[in-house]
Order: sequence, then C-alpha cells, then structure tokens
Amino acid sequence: MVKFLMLLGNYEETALRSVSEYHCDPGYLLYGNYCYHLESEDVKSWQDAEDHCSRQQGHLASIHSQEELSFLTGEKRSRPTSGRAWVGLNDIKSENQFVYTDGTPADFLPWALGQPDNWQDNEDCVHLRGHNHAQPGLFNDDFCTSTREFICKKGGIFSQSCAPRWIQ
Ligand SMILES: [Ca+2]
Ligand SMILES: [Ca+2]
Repeated sequence: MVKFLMLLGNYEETALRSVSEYHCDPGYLLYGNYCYHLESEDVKSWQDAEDHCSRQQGHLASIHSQEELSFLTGEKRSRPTSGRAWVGLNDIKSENQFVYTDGTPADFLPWALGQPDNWQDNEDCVHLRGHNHAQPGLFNDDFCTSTREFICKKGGIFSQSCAPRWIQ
C-alpha cells in the first residue's frame, strides 16, 4: 500500500511538472492534433491549392469523421464568404478510385445526393459544398481547374513546457 502511494505520488509529480499541448502556426486552427487553414479570400485551382498547402508543410484537408466535418463546416459558416472549398480527395489517377493527397485512407465519404457524377467525364477533384447550398458541407466532385476556396491541414506542433513554478 505504501509502495502504491509512492508510485501514485511520483506519477502526479510528473504530471504536474510538465504541460504538453499541440498548437498551430498563425492562420491555422487547432482541432484534435491537427491544424487547419480555411482559405476564403484567395481562390485557386485544385492543384494550385494543393501546392499552396504543401509549401506550408501540409496538404489539402483529409476528413475522416462527422465530427471533423462538423468542425470545418461550423468554422466556414462563421465566415463572411460561403464558397465551396477544395479538400484533398481526388480520382485523377484512376476514375472513381478516390484518394487523399496526404496519403490517409478515404474512409469517410459524405457525398451529396447524386455525387460523384464525374460530370462531362471530367470531374476528378472534390470540394465541400458552401453553406448557401441546399446540401452544405457535403462532397461534390468538380472540375479540377475551377478556382475555389480551399482548406489546408497539417499536424499540430507538439510542445512540452514546464508547469508554473517548475524549471525544465
Ligand atoms: Ca472523376
Ligand atoms: Ca459532381
């Protein structure tokens, strides 16, 4: 019992001594362990948007859960623009085989009704529908050359710092 209490004491001391957290570069929002930039002032083609994100050590966003999607659509709704935004999902390489530019699995695909329709045999890049659309926040395949708002995503910056009154 004494030993157990000593171990507990050590554990609490360690927990108190350091504060670990993720944070983001300016212009990025933290959600979970990831950072997101919702670009609404500048519009780009899908490839230009991906290049822009990769210059900032990220990719166009991958989305893996309803919670993550709700976070992004909620943030978009709070902004003055309501435009469609590119994400990293695409079937450029092989028709109807959708992949993400960040290499994560396409495991959550909230397509809008009737999508993907590969309209004019030429829609290979995916955007989130704007919140002025009847089906906001759902996926639609689109012409990659269309210029749209976009969302970049990258890993959060992990930092460990000392709790108050502790020295590293
Ligand atoms: Ca396609
Ligand atoms: Ca479409």
